[in-house]
Amino acid sequence: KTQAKALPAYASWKHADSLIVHSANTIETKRSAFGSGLITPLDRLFVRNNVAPPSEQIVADPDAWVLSIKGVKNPQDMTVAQLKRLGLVAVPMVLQCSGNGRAYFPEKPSGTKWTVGAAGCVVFSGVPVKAVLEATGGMDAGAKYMTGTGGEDIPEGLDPNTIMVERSLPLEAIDDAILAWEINGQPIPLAHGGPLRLIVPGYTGVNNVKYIKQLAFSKDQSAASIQQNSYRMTPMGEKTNVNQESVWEMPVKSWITSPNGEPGEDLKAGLVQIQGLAFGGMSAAKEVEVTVDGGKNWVKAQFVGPDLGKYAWRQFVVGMDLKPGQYEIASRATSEAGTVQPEERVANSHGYLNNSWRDHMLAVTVV
Ligand code: MSS
Repeated sequence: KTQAKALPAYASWKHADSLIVHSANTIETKRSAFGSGLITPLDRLFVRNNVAPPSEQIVADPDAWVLSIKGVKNPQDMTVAQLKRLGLVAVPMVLQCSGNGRAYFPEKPSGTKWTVGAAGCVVFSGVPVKAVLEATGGMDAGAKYMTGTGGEDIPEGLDPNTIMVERSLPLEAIDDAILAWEINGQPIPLAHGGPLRLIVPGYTGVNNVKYIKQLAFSKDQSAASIQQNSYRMTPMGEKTNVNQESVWEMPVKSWITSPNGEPGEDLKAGLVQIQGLAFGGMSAAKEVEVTVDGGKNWVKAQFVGPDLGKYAWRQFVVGMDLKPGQYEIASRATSEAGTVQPEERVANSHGYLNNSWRDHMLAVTVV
């Protein structure tokens, strides 16, 4: 048995038993550790960094952090303290890595083998990007993208485009986007992008730029490699290029959290509460069905807990009387937009956006 990896220093405050440490920059929540309280506790929330995070010092005085705003009528630098005067909203939302579910791709794409745990439901608080635009005179004519730049230091001698975390988003994304300084009611810790983070509800993790130092409105997408040559739906066997669809919006998805199939879980015959999580991506989850026979029959699940809006997930439950035997348990969500979670994933060479219900199915033995 291999020894579990230790949490890295910047995330040492996390609850190790709830997490799978893939590497210092990739930490996943166990399927059994989401709980049934809707909001994911911070010490159980996944972490994904494309490059090592900046120094812990940047969160020592969050209000002093400076954001440079470009591509607007009155370009300027604003501190977090100044941003706090412009408005405040709180957004409950699913934060999910583009590659969550990659472990289930039969082609074994390179990248972290996330199962279900590169996701959480959290509440980010901050100022609407629209309020910031208003305060700076509005975006330049002809702008087509909003681009956020991460605050990592670029080692000298390197072409910044090769490692910089800079993501461009279509203008529709602005509507619900915020610049956030709080997560679950506390200042955003470094691990999750404090002192200031761009939050784009409904969009995959990578688009939510941590320790944002620049927000720009521009005609073109970022020249950074993370925008041009990665996070795109690259057909199998092809090279990634800018003509392929960028990984932006999240599709409808759900999975079972209990039973969880983890070692030591002993499922006794009788009444079992099958639980899980569901979200619609750009619209709310409207309905969830559960199967225990690999998709032959489906029953409607009940939602658990409050509806925190279209970007949050819903927890669901269905009670079933299970006799001893073998079961294949899966869930299938339908969004408010009417999209049904598909049986099959969309094949792509980097293993992004897996929402196949069959891939997320669990084989469970009841004794
Ligand atoms: N930002 C920055 N600045 N950097 C990095 O690295 N990453 C991404 C995002 N943002 C980054 C950023 C990713 S990729 C993700 S998922 C996210 O983030 C995560 O988050 P958390 O908080 O959980 O860690 Mo995939 O799509």
